[in-house]
Amino acid sequence: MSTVIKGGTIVTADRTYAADVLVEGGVITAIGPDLKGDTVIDAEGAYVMPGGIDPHTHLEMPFMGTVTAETWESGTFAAVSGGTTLVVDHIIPGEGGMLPALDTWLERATRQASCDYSFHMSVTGWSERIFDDMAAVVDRGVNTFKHFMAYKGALMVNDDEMFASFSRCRDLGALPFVHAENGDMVASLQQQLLAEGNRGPEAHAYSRPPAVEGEATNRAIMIADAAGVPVYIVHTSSEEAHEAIRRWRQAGTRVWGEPLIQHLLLDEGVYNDPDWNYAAQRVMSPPFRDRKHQDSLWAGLAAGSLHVVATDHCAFTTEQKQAGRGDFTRIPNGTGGLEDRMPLLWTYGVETGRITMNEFVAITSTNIAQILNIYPRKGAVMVGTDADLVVWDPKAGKTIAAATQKSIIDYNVFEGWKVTGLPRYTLSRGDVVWGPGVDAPQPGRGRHVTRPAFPAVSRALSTWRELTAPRPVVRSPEFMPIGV
Ligand code: DUC
Ligand code: ZN
Ligand code: ZN
Ligand code: ZN
Repeated sequence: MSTVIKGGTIVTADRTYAADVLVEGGVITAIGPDLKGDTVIDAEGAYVMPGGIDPHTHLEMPFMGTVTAETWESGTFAAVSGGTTLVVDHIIPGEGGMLPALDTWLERATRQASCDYSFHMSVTGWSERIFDDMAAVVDRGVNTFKHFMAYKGALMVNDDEMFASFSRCRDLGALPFVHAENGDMVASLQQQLLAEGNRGPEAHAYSRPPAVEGEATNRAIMIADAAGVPVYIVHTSSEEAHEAIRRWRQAGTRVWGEPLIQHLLLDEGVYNDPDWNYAAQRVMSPPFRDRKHQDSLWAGLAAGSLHVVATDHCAFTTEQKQAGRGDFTRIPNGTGGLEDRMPLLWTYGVETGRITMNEFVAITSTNIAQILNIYPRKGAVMVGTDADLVVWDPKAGKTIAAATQKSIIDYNVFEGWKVTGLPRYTLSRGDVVWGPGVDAPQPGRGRHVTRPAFPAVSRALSTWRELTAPRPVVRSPEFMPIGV
């Protein structure tokens, strides 16, 4: 069985050209004119692009006293209906540690996913067990470790823990990811606001001002540089954070920044809405910000100082948000965007001229595939690579509405937004997972994409220092917590 995608224009991160694409056994086997196959997919008037990669999701994840409502089944179906063919989800280890958590996440994804999936592992403290488990996790195909500088008393890591973990990442050929907000400052501001009687969702934004993010971003980059490892900053939302990334990149430091589609488009004004539910539905961290910050993020994507647009899809129902009635610090943090990221970025980025089509492919797919060490298997349209493709109809449009979304939550933070540019077909390893006549999830067809450790020769950043002064092999944790 072969499939040919016919009559389209291929758009990759670096080229735009007319050609057919032949797919056999889930892999692209030919690209060129007049190809023939058993099944024909019509791409006339459409663009054929690498399927989107959303490197930042939280599906069925225990968090803030509840569990995110989006399941692997609904979440991956939402993904493919919006042109995304790979989700990289965050694992948070429970009491049992990293390896049982990886098994739990794998089991859920294997059973339910319509598209391929991959994982980041969270480091939420420091111990000998974590030191050992990190190596086992890398052996199982997870080459990224997430660190939360916020959520004090829960997920937060301190500087000593972060430095130890970053150093471990360096030695394992793994890449640290960082949620960069100063958790001590957030906790202080929260207490201050509550004491002053500010208990509503609007106080959420006041408790996490841009300085909180700028300071932590700068600190994370400097700690990574001291440890000799590159670093990836998730949900970059402010000019202050972008400024830190920009400045360190200019100094030759290898750091990547990831704005979310929400932060590019949604304004902090939503937190002042008189409807408590409406405001609480939009509570996430970092909070939405004003136009100045949005413009900075768009500029960074165009200029190359920011690299990936993700969603941090962390979807709670309105009922779950109610936990924070009377105390904004208890509103579960998170918003959705998995199925709307690509249509929104196309409409408000490409159609407005803020980014080019090729940049669109780079920031929705190719850049992160390279950063995660899975390129060109993912993120490319190339002979020999996985046929994770989207046939993109630039003329198709819709109005975003909770009533018609694939996500199972009861609202959409982009309700009423109009988009032009939608997938006509989405293919996962050559199978149509979204398109005419394919309007249901295909649980169980997604596969785990393992990601190898980064080879020493491409471990960027302070490598030159290591070459002149080789480090001893570290056999024990470099830092052990004193007390608890
Ligand atoms: N921010 C959120 O809004 N949700 C999950 C975790 C995070 O950092
Ligand atoms: Zn985060
Ligand atoms: Zn997140
Ligand atoms: Zn989140």
